[in-house]
Amino acid sequence: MGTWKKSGCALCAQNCGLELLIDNNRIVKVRGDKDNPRSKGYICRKGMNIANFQHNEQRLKYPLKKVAGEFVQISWEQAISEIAVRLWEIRDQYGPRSLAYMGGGGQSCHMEAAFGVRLMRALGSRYHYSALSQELTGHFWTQGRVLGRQYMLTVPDEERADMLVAIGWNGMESHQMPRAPLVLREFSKNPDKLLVVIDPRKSETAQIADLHLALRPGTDALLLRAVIAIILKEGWFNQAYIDKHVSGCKEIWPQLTDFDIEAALQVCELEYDQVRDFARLMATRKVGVHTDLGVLMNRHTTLVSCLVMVLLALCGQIGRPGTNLIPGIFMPLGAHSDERKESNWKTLTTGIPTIMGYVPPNVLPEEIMSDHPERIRAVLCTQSNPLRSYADTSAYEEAFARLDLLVTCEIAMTETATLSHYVLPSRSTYESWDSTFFTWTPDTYFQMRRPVVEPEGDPLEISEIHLRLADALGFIPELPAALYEKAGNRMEYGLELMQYLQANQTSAAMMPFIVGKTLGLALGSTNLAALWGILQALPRDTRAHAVRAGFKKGPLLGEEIFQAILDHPEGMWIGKIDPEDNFSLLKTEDKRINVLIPEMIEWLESITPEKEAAALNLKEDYPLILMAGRHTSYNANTLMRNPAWNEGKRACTLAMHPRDAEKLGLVDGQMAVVTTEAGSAELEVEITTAVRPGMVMIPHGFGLDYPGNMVGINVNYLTKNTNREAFTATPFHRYVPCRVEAV
Ligand SMILES: Nc1nc2c(c(=O)[nH]1)N[C@H]1C(S)=C(S)[C@@H](COP(=O)(O)OP(=O)(O)OC[C@H]3O[C@@H](n4cnc5c(=O)[nH]c(N)nc54)[C@H](O)[C@@H]3O)O[C@H]1N2
Ligand SMILES: Nc1nc2c(c(=O)[nH]1)N[C@H]1C(S)=C(S)[C@@H](COP(=O)(O)OP(=O)(O)OC[C@H]3O[C@@H](n4cnc5c(=O)[nH]c(N)nc54)[C@H](O)[C@@H]3O)O[C@H]1N2
Ligand code: SF4
Ligand SMILES: [Mo]
Repeated sequence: MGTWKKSGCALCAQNCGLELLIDNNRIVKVRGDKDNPRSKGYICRKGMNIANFQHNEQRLKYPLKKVAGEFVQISWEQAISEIAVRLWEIRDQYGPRSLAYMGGGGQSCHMEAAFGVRLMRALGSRYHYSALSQELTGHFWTQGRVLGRQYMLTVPDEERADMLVAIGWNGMESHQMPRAPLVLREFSKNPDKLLVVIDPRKSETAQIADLHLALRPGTDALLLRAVIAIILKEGWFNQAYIDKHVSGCKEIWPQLTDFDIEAALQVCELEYDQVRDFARLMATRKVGVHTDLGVLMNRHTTLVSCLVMVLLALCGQIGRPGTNLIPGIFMPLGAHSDERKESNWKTLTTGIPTIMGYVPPNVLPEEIMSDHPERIRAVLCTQSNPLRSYADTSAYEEAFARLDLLVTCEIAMTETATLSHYVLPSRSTYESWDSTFFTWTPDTYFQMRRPVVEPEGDPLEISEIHLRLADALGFIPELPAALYEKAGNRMEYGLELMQYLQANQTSAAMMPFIVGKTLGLALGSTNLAALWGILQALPRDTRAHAVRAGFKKGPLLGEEIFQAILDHPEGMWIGKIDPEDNFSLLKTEDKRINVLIPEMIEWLESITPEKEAAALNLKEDYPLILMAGRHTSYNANTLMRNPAWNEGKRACTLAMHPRDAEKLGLVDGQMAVVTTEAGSAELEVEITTAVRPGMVMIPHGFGLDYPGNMVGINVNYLTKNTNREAFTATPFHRYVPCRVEAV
């Protein structure tokens, strides 16, 4: 019984192709979609359990307003008009900087971002807080300096590489690359390939590595400096490549060579010979490198990203087949934002620049609690659960209670929604047309997921909610009747739209809204209309990649891709890069890889063995390092609300090495209390050699408040928002000093 429908997984950035058996409007069975050209049938246990995401007791059906501490159901008209009035009042009284948009990304629904950003812009605010700016900011910034644009993240060309290096990445559990466990196992098993893992502990990925550099937590900057210094000392750098493709090498050379390698490696607790072997491989193999939260959410995050790029540039490991390629980009994940420009908005109280179009959630509580006259007073939160996702939940609770307006746009009554003035129900991934623009492969893959179940109640696509708000605020111009009339025929509609825009050039800024309001009506989806709009204005490189993927060059290219996307519910490659001509995608002025970053030179001054040894000295009352937020097979950020999928599993534990447990007199299964500068929490001890002595781990994504159940502990009660990098405010979730005691 039921019908199999093609879809995709909403639980991580791989968005694996799924086939869903729908019976009686419910997902009753799941299998990997073999027709999906990227995931090729691969699926993990989270995807298998997707029904627990879609169907849960907390799904929202109607707009809600908090009245005297209780939520009451209201109409969409009332919700939209009241929120519009409040936004306008707050803006008028306190200025546009008092407004912030939070979200817009997530793991499966990116179409709303174009609307949310423009809505805020129309109100005068550029504050966009995003999950991406609590993990990838330093990385984005580095790519901006080295490659020319912050959204140009290189990705390993794993198909052609003969060595894969995982730095702070546990792909066996977290993926972050299509079919990651299969790819990692292939590198591990194939005698012609090598898997290298840089991770303090025997992670699931380190367990299958050919070479595991088990460094002391938080010492990646020292290690990378040492590797670079070895390569320079031994003369292993690729001079021909540098001459042709790299600029700024000579200038940074002296700082990089003047370094005590042996002393540094002692601090890292690594053997010289092993690191030298690694350096040799970096210089001689075709190497793909993937860095992740182990370094991105750790000490010196931005500097580490810089050093990785320097290492790759010295060894010729960027832009050549089998190395790290600049991917094709359909829609950038954010906007290149140069913080050196006057126009760059910095957060008012904490002074953090906008990078990639985003400011970091880690500082939002301070921006709300500040006494600045233009402090943040209203937050529009979509697809995000800051109460569980971002550092320092206590700070968030206090700050959100102070807001004049908190609007949460959600599929479920989350911990954040509970605190809101208005809660707006949105359609889930499985009830709407939507997609993501992740660029985690060199070629461009795209799948427009379509509704596979009927929504209950009256939820809307998030874009549609933005659209109605923009309309109520008077931001969408009066549109000619012809745009509505011709919407049934996309050719005629396109011509009409072109004429309209020529005559009304200032309206171009509101393009998604205009297309959404007119074409969206005919297509039955604001998101689908927005996709069509994006395809009509593709940048040159993207068009060239589409032609390489087999689409016909010419004015109808966008329409052809749109139709193909509709015809391929399983997803498809819409762009192919030329790996032999990857350097042509560089956006630096001299079209070379630029490794001269003045800030990096300055930061390097503190990366000496002596200074780092002193900085790494733990205080007596916090002698252990907590890895606050391990990503395991039992969590999918905070996305799974029905806890049934983990029944019988030991999902949220405090993992600790037997040696530490023995010292503390703890046994497996016993309750312990973990204390950090932010607070304390009690949870069950799990003794395992998968964690390094001196380190303990708690997964992120728990502390789920589900009817009749509090599932696990919210690790962000243990993370202080000031434990962060000064430049980007990225939290050091992989380096939280703590102590553990028996209860
Ligand atoms: N199962 C599952 N998968 C997920 C998610 C999920 O919630 N659950 N979430 C998704 C998201 S949004 C993200 S961003 C990714 C995150 O994916 P990952 O970054 O792979 O996840 P982590 O578990 O943080 O693994 C990072 C690794 O860094 C190591 N590490 C800790 N400290 C250090 C250090 O000082 N130096 C180095 N070199 N390594 C260190 C840890 O031991 C760990 O093995 O996962 C995605 N995939
Ligand atoms: N301490 C600690 N904290 C962490 C981490 C860590 O390692 N340690 N990891 C961090 C990382 S890497 C990330 S990416 C963030 C993720 O942080 P978030 O982006 O906040 O988290 P998610 O759990 O992915 O999704 C948030 C909400 O989106 C809602 N949602 C899902 N689909 C839809 C939809 O279609 N429409 C609407 N309106 N809502 C939808 C879900 O119901 C969920 O409540 O968490 C971070 N938090
Ligand atoms: S959680 Fe990620 S890896 Fe697992 S099935 Fe979903 S998209 Fe694929
Ligand atoms: Mo993430």
